[in-house]
Amino acid sequence: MNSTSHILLCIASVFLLTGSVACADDGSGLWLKYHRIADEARLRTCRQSFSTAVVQGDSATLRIVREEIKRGLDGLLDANLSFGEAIRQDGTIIVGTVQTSAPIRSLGWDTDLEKLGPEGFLIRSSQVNGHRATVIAANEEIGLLYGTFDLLRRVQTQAALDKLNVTSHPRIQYRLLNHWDNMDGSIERGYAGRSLWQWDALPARIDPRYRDYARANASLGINGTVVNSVNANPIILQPAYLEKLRALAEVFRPYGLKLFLSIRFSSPLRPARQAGSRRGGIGNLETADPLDPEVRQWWKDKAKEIYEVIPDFGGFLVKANSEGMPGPQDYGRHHADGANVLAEALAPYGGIVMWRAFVYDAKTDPDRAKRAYKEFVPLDGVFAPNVFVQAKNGPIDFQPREPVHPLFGAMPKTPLMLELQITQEYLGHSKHLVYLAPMWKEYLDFDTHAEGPGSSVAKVTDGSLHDYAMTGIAGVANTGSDANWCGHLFAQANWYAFGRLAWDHQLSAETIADEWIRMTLSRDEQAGQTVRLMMMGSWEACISYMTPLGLHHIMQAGFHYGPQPSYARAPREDWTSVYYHRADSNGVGFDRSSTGSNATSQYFSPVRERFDDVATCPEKYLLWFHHVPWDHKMASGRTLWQEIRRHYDAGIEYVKQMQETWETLKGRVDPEIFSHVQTKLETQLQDATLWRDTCLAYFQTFAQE
Ligand code: GCW
Repeated sequence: MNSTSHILLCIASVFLLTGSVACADDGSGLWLKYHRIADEARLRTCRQSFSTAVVQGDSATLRIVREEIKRGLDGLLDANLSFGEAIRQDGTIIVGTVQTSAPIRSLGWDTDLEKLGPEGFLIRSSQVNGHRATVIAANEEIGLLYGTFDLLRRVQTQAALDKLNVTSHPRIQYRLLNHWDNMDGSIERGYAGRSLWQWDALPARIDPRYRDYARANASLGINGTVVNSVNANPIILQPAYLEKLRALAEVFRPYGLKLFLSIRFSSPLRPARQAGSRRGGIGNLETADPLDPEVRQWWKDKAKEIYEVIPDFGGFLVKANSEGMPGPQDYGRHHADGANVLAEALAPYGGIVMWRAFVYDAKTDPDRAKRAYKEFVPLDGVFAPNVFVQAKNGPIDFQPREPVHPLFGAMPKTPLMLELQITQEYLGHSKHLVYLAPMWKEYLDFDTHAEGPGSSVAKVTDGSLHDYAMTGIAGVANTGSDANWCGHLFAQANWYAFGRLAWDHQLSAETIADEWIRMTLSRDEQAGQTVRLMMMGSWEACISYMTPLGLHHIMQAGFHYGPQPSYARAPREDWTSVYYHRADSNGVGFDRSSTGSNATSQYFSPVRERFDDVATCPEKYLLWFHHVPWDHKMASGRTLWQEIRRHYDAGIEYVKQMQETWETLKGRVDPEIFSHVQTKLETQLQDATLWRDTCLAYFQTFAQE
């Protein structure tokens, strides 16, 4: 298309869409597009409510607050908002902390503010100096930025704006993205291009995207980022890299985004002689034994060096003795020995350690699902106070569906950080539309019964169950250099949902979807409902066409994308599909009940008994916990084999429905987004069909009806 006809098409589509969405949207604006409000009546009311703003004080964060208010309201209201020093008219937005803003002080909200902590905020419709105003108040400037984004979200999502009385503060303290970005610019399990971090160009060149990234995170309340992969390259701790990291941290800081690093446990060692070895370091020591005084000193010196460069550095994330990464067990020490030496080095500066529980040493137990629990539960109470144990939501590895990780509830003395995966490693990469909030809610709402009924994973994570001194949640990022950040436009919804749930895990998946749709796709009520329905069932559909009824890890080896149920290879059998599905002529599934590996014993009663008995085990986990005969009667009355087939068919059916539904949105969403999603859905349908055909053909060789 030549540029003139492109422009004409754009004008035509803007016209058709009554100004609610712009044309040729490449998705780069995420949920912060601030398109003009189409409804004229609402536009008028909004213009009256927000005609001017008073933001007292000056700092990098306050400048961002001003900028965001201006950018947001100028776009949404098609206006030219002005800023003033005093409240002179109705429709003023007042933003300030008690310390810096006299009008805020005059309101006498001190007791309400005290309860909010450093990041919370109040938004209230109020009379100030005899004028109608909307007030954003907080204890710290970062709270003002969060409050600003909250108010703008309300305008974007067409929420009620009169009589505002919002009190908001995060339920979880550390809300982090974990990037699995390598130093060469590739991303492990990344499906949206290359890494955002341009190590070669840093620190001299600051890519504008660093700022956009920080802004997007701040809009959700994400307050930390681990910028490099847990399969960490030790060079990240070299002085030259610390300078690059300083530059990144400086961009992130005013957005409340703290910088963290993944470290390699063997960093104190001299560099490995063998290329590609995971054992070397950047130091000159002969050992990385955490109990060696020289090693302890090495980490202390390194921490000091880091904090000189990045005074608000967050801390270390560590993958140790897992998948070939070095760790304390190399020296006959345990995980807490390893974590504590780092914790000791970081403690004087307020830094933390996030020690991952993603370990599965075959020597620990023949059942991979049991290994982390067995290694970590005996160490409860042995970790230093500034150590989190960071556990994935399930005991194996981010499968489309797993039962909850049995560690949750089982470590009352050790703050557990919940690790979710935003990037869709096992869920169709950035090719499938799979909205993950319903999955995350399933985990958060899961009742572990650790302290009797009502012991949800959410309560473990937010610290209220065990009174943890610190609380955290992490999401493995799905961002990359693609224009739309996440590869699939709908994958943005997963980044969005992670951030929103990290702030408030009580939000529903539906509410979050609604917000995201209105901010990203369309504010049209009916279009919104249609898209929400598509999204809400998409996770369950993906499970159905990939791994229904508790099947797991039957993806292509290594790549984890398409199906490969036949994959078998000795001796690393816990990498293979046949290890997990155990199909034979008697049936299918992994017997983890008391007659098998007894993984069910790692859960609290009555969850344990419920999972253990084939009659009470929820069907969604059936083949995770039981080896079940092909002719087993399911709740539906069908046999297991029939039910498996029905699931694969239903999964495909759902994708077809998504396609049909999406077609109805033609002309009602941006044309570029429309065709982008349309193409992705075609791939998804082909893939779902391949999944069914491959898996059924394979299982058919065993199944007997
Ligand atoms: O999910 C698996 C991935 C690995 C990853 C590992 C981990 C970063 O397949 O790519 O490594 O988990 O979580 O450490």
